[in-house]
Amino acid sequence: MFADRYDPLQDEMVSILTPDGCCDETLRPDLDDEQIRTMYRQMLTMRLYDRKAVSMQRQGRFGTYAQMEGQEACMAASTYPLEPRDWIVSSYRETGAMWMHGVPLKLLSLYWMGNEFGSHMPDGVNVLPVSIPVGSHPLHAVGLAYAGKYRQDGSVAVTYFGDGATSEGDVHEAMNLAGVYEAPCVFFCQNNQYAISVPVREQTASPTIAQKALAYGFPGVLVDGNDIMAVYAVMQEAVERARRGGGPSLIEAYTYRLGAHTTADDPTKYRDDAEVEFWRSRDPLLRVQKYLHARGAWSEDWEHELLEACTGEVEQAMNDAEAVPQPPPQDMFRYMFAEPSAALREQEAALLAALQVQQKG
Ligand SMILES: Cc1ncc(C[n+]2csc(CCOP(=O)(O)OP(=O)(O)O)c2C)c(N)n1
Repeated sequence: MFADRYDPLQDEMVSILTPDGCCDETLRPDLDDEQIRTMYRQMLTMRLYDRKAVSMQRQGRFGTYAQMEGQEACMAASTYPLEPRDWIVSSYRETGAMWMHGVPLKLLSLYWMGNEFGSHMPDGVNVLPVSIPVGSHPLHAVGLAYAGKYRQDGSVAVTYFGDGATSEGDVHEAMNLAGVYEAPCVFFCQNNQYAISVPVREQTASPTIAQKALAYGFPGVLVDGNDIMAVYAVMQEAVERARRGGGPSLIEAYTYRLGAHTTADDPTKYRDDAEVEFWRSRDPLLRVQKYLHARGAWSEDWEHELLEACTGEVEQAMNDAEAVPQPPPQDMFRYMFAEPSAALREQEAALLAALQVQQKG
């Protein structure tokens, strides 16, 4: 329905829940108030986790962290229609999506603390480790999707990447391959309008990213990424299509990163306060709050209860992660090759020597 009715070449964007919380009843997906309240709680947990993560990094308890504030609707609503057998293959900004698909917050925190075991997914959780190289991982998603099709297990692979990643050849090879093999893969591009400091208009000459799908022979849909109902609706359609053998889709979720690129970035160098303020008024959480409030399904008491419960959950996860003994520094050489290369052995020896000097000093 959305893929047929909204033309990405005409810049048409699917939008159901307006910034003031009004819902277009003609497009409303099958989500009741309890489900929306659940998603609100999930988004709030992501928001609280994100803010606490930045504070942890400032205290030296987390490594460099990639913030997701402002993009919570993309992650909550795009994972909501998934089943456990489906796969998630994401970049560094999808902590919320990974959590939604079953990765415990404790494990995600271990990862951000620099512990390799944070990437060791529990059995049955179909999530690949975070991919730091920009745009390389959609290829892995197509592999997983094709494997699912070959085995006829009905699984769908969803891959997340940013607008900047669409300048990488791998993303296009992945989409091309998925189109040719009709792989059950959903390409979910979070267009948060910047690749660190590079604005999306310098990334592509196409009016939309969604329209790139047309060249690969599958649908592309542009959606308001701060609108949980619209993201859920287009995602549900794309996942169902893939599951019943209809092939891949590209979803471009138009959103905004309210925080810095990572804790190592200063966004005031490349965007002004007015722009950030404009997008703050389009905060995806606020929108859902207004919607629920108008329906008598939100109250200040409930919000306080949620804040307390979700803060507790986040803090518990981080404390549990901190209680895990840190692996020795030379552990970093263990996971690249079964047999470490001569260069890695040399670096390890240099590190051990430096640590010995430090201990003696
Ligand atoms: C192949 C590669 N090139 C460059 C980098 C450095 N880098 C890290 S994040 C980033 C920007 C990516 O922007 P985008 O794809 O829009 O995703 P976002 O960070 O906005 O979520 C760059 C260039 C990298 N990690 N990998």
